[in-house]
Amino acid sequence: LSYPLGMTAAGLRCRKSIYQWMTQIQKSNSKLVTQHYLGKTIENRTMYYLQISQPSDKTKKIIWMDCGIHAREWISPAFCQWFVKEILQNYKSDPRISRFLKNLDLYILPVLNIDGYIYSWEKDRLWRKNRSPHMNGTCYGTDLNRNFNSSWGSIGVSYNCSSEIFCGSGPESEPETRAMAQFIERKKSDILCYLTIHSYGQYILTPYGSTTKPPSNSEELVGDKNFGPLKIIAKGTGTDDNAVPILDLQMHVAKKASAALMGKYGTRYEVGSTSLILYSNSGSSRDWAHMIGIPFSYTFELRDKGSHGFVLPPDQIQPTCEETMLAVTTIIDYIDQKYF
Ligand code: PAY
Ligand code: ZN
Repeated sequence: LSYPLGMTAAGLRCRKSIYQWMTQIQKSNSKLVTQHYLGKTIENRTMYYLQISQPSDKTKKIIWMDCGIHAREWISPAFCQWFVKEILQNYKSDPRISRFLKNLDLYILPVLNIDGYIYSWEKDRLWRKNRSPHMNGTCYGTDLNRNFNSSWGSIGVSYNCSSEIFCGSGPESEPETRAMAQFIERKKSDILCYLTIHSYGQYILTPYGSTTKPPSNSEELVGDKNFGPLKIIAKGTGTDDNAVPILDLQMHVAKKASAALMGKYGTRYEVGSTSLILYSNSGSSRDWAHMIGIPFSYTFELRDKGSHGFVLPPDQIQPTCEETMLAVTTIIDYIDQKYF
């Protein structure tokens, strides 16, 4: 087979397999897992999310996690699937998982940008955006992580539709963004944590990207005797000369998560707000989720640091998922202990 044909065959496999996996995982765990409609993509594909809920009379709170906002970040949908599998395999034997499932429901969206994801398998491995046509079909794609209604279009975006960071024609101009935002908006009073999985860079990013101002719950640790001030270190300094001392609960929890992650294979993650440790951006889903009142909101940038970048070798899929699992369950566990 020539290379393009090979890509198409792989594309066909991937197009079917995540849908099939969702149906199968739901069927074989029907007491715990349900599959729900979220909306349609620009090319009319159906987006589903999975809900993992232990039957109970209690009203429970929600942890939301989405993967595959960006097409080329293949390790991200892989992690969402790994996460679901691990929870289902271990919820009886792992006391942490059994504990948090008593109070929390997990909502997992394995791929938001389905059209872009398939395009990255079939046509262009490094495609990032969705596949919406612009300017009479002369250019394609909006960056879904610049399209949310959080300081939309203000910084770290482009208005040029051929750019990788084109923010769209307006906030939530894209059906994928709109479907997810409307759903989360409806549920927001019950959602305690928003997680969005990207690659690469090895970061756990906290709000905000659009401003260097601290997030809303940054004062909550004031007066906590067991906890000293955290420092956010300005990127690129290599020292903490420019550090801004700040008490930030989301940072505190992210640090615990990165320590748990490192415990597995020694992989180092940097923790901090996007604007301070990466770059400024606006319209990201993470900023938006926190702005509408979700107390914990994080972007994960999974492996690696750039040697393979988006094309992470297959032998790193499992270790990446294993270590990320530890970080994510640390966050969920912290939230469970704090609220219940
Ligand atoms: O949520 O602020 C955020 C994360 C920022 C990401 C973004 O630009 O949307 C960072 C990039 C990403 O995962 O899309 C990083 C990768 C390596 C990229 O494409 O530059
Ligand atoms: Zn991304």
